[in-house]
Amino acid sequence: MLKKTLLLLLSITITLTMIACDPTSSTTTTTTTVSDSTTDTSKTTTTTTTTTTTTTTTTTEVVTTKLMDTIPEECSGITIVDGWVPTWCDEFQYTGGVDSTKWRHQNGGGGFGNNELQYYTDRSVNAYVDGEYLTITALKESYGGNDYTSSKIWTQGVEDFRYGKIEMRAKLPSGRGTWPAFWMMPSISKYGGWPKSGEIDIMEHVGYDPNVVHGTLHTERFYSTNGRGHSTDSLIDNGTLASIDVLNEFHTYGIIWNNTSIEWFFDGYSLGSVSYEPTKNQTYLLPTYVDWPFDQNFYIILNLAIGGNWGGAQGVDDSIFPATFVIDYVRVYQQDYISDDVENPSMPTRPQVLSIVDRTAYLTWAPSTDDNAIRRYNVFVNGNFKGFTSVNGIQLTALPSGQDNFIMVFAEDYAGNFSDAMETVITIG
Ligand SMILES: [Ca+2]
Ligand SMILES: [Ca+2]
Repeated sequence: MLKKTLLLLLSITITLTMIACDPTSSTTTTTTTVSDSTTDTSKTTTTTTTTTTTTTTTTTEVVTTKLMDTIPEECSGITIVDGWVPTWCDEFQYTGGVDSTKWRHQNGGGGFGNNELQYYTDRSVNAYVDGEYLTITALKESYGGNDYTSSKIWTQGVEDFRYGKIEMRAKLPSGRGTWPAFWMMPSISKYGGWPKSGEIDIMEHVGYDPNVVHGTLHTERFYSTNGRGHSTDSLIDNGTLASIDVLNEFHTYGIIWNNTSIEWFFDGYSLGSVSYEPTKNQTYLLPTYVDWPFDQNFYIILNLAIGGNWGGAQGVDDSIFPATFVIDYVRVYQQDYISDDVENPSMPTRPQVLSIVDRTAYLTWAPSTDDNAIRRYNVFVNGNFKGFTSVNGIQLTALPSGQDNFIMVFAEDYAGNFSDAMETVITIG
């Protein structure tokens, strides 16, 4: 009954995570002469060579922190399903303002470049935790030069995340002019200002279009004002979902994000996904971040806007206030892809040069597989390290001309295991 209006369907079964892997080794030698003893801690293997006249005992103790052992106290009551381990959460089981060890308030108004009408405050009338829920309340009142007040909280500067399952359980505000959102922005804008470094909209809802919930990615190639919005738009169609009421009932809204794709979920149902696909790259002359900047840390944002270019497109109904956005919890889960990893990734295959212009080439390949998960690919040109890429494609610039250039690509998993090298030649005339 969930209408799938999706750009791209991709089976996503893996999600990547990074946890501390701290192999340490101790070597005890009871001998007077040892000819050679080496310990490779990165692979937690030990090679010992002894002479015939000595006795050598070498032990290696591997200390690996399993993700299961790092669950924060406040998340310890969360059931682990399909290996999803809670690594950060706010269950809102306290009273007063939001937990300052997790959230910061945005304070201010002025429209946010988007003609929004609210002034965000950190007052309890706009955001209050009652022991079970966080309620963000929008009020009609003159404040700071704006006609409404509300709240926006974020984890920026406190905690950020890369890959995993990010989920909220909430009841959305109703009424024309409301615009609640659960979304993520990059902690450092590595690839430049918006939209170059990306934006992940997990859930947005505009009050004049009830029960139509939107999930959207913004990138340099696809963003809202260039006519090519990259979106899993209208994930829930109110015309076919008479039994689902997002305004008066709690539902969960989430994504599963890995190194090459983001998939949206509603009450655990997959709504579809958007992924990096090199053959969709329109010119092949641009770096991968233009299509996929989602290989960096992002922080979480929760807010209730009033009006704005989208939320206010049909005006604001002043009879709806106070309007409330009630959040039961926000959780981040990850899977443990370091512990118990025993196999090297498969070798990348099918190298394909999608374009060569001057000394720039765009190379792609078929993704590797692994017993746990691929973290990234390491790319070498003529024996020199060129860079990492989280996806199965890379723009290679400044290739030497008048020669064959020898390219090698190694897949790497989260435990630091490498595949064999995929080799190819790119000739620049
Ligand atoms: Ca709760
Ligand atoms: Ca592996």
